[in-house]
Amino acid sequence: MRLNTMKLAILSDFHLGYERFREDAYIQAKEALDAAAREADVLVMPGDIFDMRNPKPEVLAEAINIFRDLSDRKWNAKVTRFDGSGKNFTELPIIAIPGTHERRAYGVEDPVDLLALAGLLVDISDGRVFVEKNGEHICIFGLGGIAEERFKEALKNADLHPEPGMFNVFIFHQSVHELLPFSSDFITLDDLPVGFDLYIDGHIHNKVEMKAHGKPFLIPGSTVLTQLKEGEQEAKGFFIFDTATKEYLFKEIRSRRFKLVKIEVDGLEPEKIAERIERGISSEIAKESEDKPIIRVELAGRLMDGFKGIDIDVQSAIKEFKDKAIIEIGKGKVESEQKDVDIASLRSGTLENLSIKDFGLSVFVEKLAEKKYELEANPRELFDLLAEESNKEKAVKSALDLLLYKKERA
Ligand SMILES: [Mn+2]
Repeated sequence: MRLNTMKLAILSDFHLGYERFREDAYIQAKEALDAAAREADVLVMPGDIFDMRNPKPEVLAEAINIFRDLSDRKWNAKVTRFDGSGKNFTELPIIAIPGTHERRAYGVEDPVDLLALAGLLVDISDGRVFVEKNGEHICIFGLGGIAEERFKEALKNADLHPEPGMFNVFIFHQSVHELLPFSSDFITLDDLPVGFDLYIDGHIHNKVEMKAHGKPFLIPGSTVLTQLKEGEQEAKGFFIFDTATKEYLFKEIRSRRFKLVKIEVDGLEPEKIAERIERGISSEIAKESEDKPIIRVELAGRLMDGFKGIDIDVQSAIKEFKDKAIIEIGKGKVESEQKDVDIASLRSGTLENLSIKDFGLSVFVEKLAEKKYELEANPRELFDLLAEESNKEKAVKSALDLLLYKKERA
């Protein structure tokens, strides 16, 4: 058997249309894809090209612009065969699956399907594709992102077997228990189908290099900052994998700098905390950055007695530095004596001028804000829905409708 000589670029989670850093998402996706196209024979994208299942026309236009430029290039490899549930309209070696952000009901077109229908890429969700270059073939199998609890069954149903005599790749878009040990729904690397030469996952937004069944298991991470978590401080980029040598390297792209600044607030009064916030941000801003950096300040600890999280002034710092950095300040890990008192008085029924329902709503909204959880739906509408419907099943169904299908209804 002759050796394969194909170079795969592995890029993921562009999140085009991501509201918060819309321009970054576009610029960084384009830079990564252009650089990848210059170096690789095949582009492989394991999901979340878009940030949403129903992108606006202007977001679709961004994607079409990027992929149309790629389709104008001269490619040395081409698709020779496609087996899948949808249709394929191109020989371009540009291969993708939808991620969890794009997934819609079975049989309903998602935005990745639209790019495939336009002949700009090959969507191999629940399918596979053969790619050929100079007489060498590889086979890439794909399973699009789905709800975690359904993935093990989907794997079982797909019953994937590598194609003999060639290099085989499996791409998917799910959580993996070894990386996120929170739920028994998540697959372990041992659950992956055996016999493949390369396993590629999306979904997780930082770079991961591990092994599955003795072969490389790679996650390139997102090309744009989204979660502002510790792991996202490293450089963004993509992998180039050489099927002849089985070696790979990570290519960095220019991306906005992100720094997480942790501040202890144990026993401190709000004024002192404000000073520390300012000092922490100042020292980060002093460092060299091409663009405005993103700085997330995370406060943690138990406040001086008599104060609550709300007493900490975060707006002044955000305003003061707004021309030099994009700042976010999280109070989710701040504890205070005050809140315990509120709950105690609620229990004893002495909380005045506040109905239990209003108190519940304020806690609900506060918790959402602390967790940086942004709802499409109005939190009050959601809370009312959950609180007022006495039929549990109906309440959950209506809430999910509100959360997931808000856009379609609007
Ligand atoms: Mn993602």
